[in-house]
Amino acid sequence: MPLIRTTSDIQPSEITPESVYRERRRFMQAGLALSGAALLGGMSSAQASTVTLKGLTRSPLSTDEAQTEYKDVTGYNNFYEFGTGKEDPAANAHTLRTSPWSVTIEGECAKPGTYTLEDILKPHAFEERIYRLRCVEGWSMVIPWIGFPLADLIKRFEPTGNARFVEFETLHDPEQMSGQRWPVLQWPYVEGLRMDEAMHPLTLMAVGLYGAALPKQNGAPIRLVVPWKYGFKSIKSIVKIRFVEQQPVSAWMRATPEEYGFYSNVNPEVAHPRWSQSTERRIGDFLKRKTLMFNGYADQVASLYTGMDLRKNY
Ligand SMILES: Nc1nc2c(c(=O)[nH]1)N[C@H]1C(S)=C(S)[C@@H](COP(=O)(O)O)O[C@H]1N2
Ligand SMILES: [Mo]
Repeated sequence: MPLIRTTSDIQPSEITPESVYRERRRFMQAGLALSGAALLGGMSSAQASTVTLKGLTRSPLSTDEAQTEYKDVTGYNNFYEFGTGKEDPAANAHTLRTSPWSVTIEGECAKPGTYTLEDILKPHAFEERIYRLRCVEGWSMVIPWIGFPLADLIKRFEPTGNARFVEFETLHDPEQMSGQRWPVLQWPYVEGLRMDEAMHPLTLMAVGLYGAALPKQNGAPIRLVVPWKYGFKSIKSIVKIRFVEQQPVSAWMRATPEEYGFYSNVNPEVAHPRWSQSTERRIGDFLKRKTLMFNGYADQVASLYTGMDLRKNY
């Protein structure tokens, strides 16, 4: 159990509209502050979690499976900007300056521009979403995210009819992101979604987890979470969102086109060229379990892909 209360610890009688509003404001203030100076200098992510999010609504889109332990969610990460080892991000991400932060909106939309993080977040109500995350490497976690639908953000910028895809970029600054001093990938990290995937109600912009602001190793201050796709689609520490007509080339497609396609939907029937994807190890479990089509979200998302050959469009 982490050092914070999650909504499951909270009695329904404690939840009132005022408390939801108050806690949301408190989270905004605390979250933005915590994602800045307070986390520099090695203050642990556990300390960042002392903000309680009393009254945060839990989305019905949440899984009720057991949540992965906080120490694993924040200590076993992939964030190559801070090194390729699983423990590197937690050790190295303290050098990321998450405040001030801004996000540039570009391309096929009526309202391009550079927006402060505060402007990006202001109109949105946060909720808790407990999602499975399946890494392409064969492990998985269950993570209680805090965020809001990407669709709600996209609508504000009024994409034009030419906007068929959305492209995302992570910060590129080797001074803050020590892993970018090596050409492990072509930086910055880039990901993309088809517009209907981006607008799907499951697609989340996450700003927190386990009741507190996102730890830096998990992609502070703002990241994507697309639960039916392999984890690498869920790009961290986003500074740019671009509406485009052509299918973007993601960092992984550019690095190893023979191994990674654009869609990257979790699919137990399509093996990675170097290993099977039919099973996975839930972090904390001993035995492996079967991987589910679309990571268990088939009822919600399979219709996005009707008529597509998922062996070709992997
Ligand atoms: N910018 C960036 N985003 C990234 C990655 C990365 O290396 N850089 N790794 C991805 C991979 S492979 C996974 S599995 C998830 C892991 O998210 P978590 O560490 O919060 O569990 O982040 C994804 N987002
Ligand atoms: Mo991953």
